[in-house]
Amino acid sequence: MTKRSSSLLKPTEQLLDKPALRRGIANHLHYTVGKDAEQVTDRDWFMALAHTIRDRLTERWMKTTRRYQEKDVKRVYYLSLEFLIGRSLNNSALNLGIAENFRQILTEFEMNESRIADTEAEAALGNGGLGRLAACFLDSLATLDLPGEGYGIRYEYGMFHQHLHQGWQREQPDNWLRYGNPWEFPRPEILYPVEFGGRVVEYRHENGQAAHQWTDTEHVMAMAYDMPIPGYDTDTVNNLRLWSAKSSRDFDLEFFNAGDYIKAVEHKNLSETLSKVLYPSDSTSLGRELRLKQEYFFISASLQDIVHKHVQHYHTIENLSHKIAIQLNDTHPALAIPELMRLLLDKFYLTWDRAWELTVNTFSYTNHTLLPEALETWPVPLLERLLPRHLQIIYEMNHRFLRDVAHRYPGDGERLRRMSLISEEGTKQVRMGHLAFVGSHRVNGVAQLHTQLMRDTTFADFEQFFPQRIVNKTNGITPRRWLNEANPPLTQLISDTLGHKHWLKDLTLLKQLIPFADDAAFRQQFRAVKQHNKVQLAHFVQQRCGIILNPHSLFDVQIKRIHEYKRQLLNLLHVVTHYVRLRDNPQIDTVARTVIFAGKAAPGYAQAKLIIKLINDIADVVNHDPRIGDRLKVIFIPNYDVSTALKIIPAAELSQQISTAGTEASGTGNMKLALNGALTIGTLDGANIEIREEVGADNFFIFGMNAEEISALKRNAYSPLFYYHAQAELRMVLDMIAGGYFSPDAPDRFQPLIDALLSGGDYYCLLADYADYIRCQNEVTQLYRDSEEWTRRAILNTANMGKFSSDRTIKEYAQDIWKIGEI
Ligand code: 26V
Repeated sequence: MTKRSSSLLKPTEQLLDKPALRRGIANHLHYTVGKDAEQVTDRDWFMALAHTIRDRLTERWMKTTRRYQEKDVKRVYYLSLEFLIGRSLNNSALNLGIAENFRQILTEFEMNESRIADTEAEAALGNGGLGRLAACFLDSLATLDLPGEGYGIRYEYGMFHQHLHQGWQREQPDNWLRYGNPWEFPRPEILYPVEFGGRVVEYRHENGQAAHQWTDTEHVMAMAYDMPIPGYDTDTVNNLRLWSAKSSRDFDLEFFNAGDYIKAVEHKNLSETLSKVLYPSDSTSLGRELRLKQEYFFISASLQDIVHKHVQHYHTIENLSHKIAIQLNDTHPALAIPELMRLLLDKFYLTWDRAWELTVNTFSYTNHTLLPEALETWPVPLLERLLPRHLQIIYEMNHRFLRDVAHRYPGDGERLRRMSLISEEGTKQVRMGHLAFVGSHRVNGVAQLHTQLMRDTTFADFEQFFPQRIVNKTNGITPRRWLNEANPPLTQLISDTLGHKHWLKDLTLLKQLIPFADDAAFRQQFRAVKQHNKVQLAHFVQQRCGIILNPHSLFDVQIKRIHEYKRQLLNLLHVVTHYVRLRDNPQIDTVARTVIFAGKAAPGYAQAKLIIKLINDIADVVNHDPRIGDRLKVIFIPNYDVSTALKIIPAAELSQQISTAGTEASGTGNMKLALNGALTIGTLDGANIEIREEVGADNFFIFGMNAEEISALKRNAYSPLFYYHAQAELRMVLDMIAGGYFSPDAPDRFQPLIDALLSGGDYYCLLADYADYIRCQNEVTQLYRDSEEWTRRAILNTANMGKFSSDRTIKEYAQDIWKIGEI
């Protein structure tokens, strides 16, 4: 395009004042939605608002891209199979600073803001903590003006919707794109072929070296969709690029030429299944072919895009690791390591040593769990069939790696077996954690304890062989989503009290609130905010569940995926204990409690689904027992997602973080709740330890065994039956559940849960921690009576949570691992 014609194409500047926004909304209702003012629905309004925001983001986004190009900055690419973004309308309006203008405009038109916001479908492209962390990181990268881009999959169906049917979980597909996604830009021209299958041919390259060609493959096309990611109070807008699978035209042609039109279209469907659905399990690696294909599809497209952009700009691959860093979010994208090797060897004809140097210097890997069943492995025969060239490269990596290990530890065959990238027990499997470790220059855990456990247990041999490679990066959360958006009244109170809003960009400034913990008037205001939020939550629960909550009771919450290691069942053991005490002592002087649960179970995880049913069966009995009244209520809020979290968290007073010590890598819900002024009852696990350190031991309810005690207990033949026989109350509670007290229609229903505890070894040590948990819960009850002291401690929680901003986490990654800087 000539200079003259491109200046003719200059768009109108998209301003943030009210008249400009009003005009934008009117135009979009008219020209984008295509409706007359009389016919517009709440969803039409949402679309118009979203497009009005998007216009403003687009301008800043292009400027950001240009700025990065001109300054020739080093960039980071965050590769993740999951981005649990949630809704974008409110968050973008707040980050752009136009939320108040929007509110006023909607009032002018007598529109209901929250009803409009509720028509937005969540981008639920993640399971839980790992996916939400990726979303918080994107917010922090943009807010810190750092050149970081996300790469992921544009799943057609995100995390399933959870319904309750007679207390059981039922899954429904999440058709989130049904009404269109106003935030995305389809890029039909950004299209890469992804190959599968075929065979490898060895030949001699003109440079004289042996070379490899992967041939006779099948293709699926990856098409890009871009989503702008705005920072808070900055003009920086970064990009999230999501891939969608499209059938390859070449591939179809075979069948078209053979005259089989229907077959051709069938095949089209088949290849497009690759980005159809998010795998809804985060606990067990199933080794499913479709999942492996998703992983490779995703990393192949991303690497082609990254390498293409790099070479187009620099005309060389030699400076790759100086100009880009790639972060692997768990092992799910770890095939990127052999894939980059393949590109460097087979397309750029680098030597193995040079290719390896560039690869290791480019990649780093974050581990998010040590639970053995969640560590990914892929059967060698499957890789051989789908990705034969990658398998060759993995074998070569392993050969060279084990040669180095053998050199350092001569004669230590056992060590070689332990460290190999290939496990040889039964069907050979590639160990993705080992692969990711060996191919990265930094490997990190997500909280201090977790990182130490990586060094001491799962990766102990690797720590010895590559000292310094394992580093810690304690997780964080974005205060823009989890305070500014979640809790407007608390945000207002803090800003009014401190006289500024800088704390939203530097969360350590919350420490300025510390003196106000001793100010009775401030405590009163802080309490009023919490009370307001509790009433709001009670309204929501009444609407969604038809249950009336007592907003003067203690709101006690455990909200997270349902997992045995997270011990929702231990929470229930306390609920039943408390229930029986109330039932049998009507005069007992106690405080009213509402125990709130929310969370999804993986569809194939039978024990987790049974725990949901038990919560609901217990709720049925407790909530309808006239002897209890409203002194105790139990409630399961269905379909826990980002939007529901935004409603529950600001209303919570007690945050349950009760995993068996050593099992929860970090937790991030613990941070969201404490930031919003909930007190934690927790074990010394994951980031709880660091939260307690920050907020002060006096302001944290701690119980249970620590990680070392748990591991000693297990070493010394832990006997849950010993605890069962020694504690009458515990025995009674377990006998009630086992005997059908809560399930008279099916007395044996919960036997599998009881068996796991009494005859299955109680892997997560619920019985060992029960007594101390009950003791600690009694302490909670005692303190809640003293509402001034409770509030004082709650304020000190909020005031001391600054460390857990994801801004701090991202700055550490940027400095220590990615070596990227602010521009
Ligand atoms: C594993 C698998 C196995 C195959 C099927 C799909 C799938 C998806 C995810 C996972 C790994 C989940 C690991 C995870 O979510 N870890 C959580 O990461 C959080 C962020 O670091 C952390 O706060 C939680 O403690 C940790 O459980």
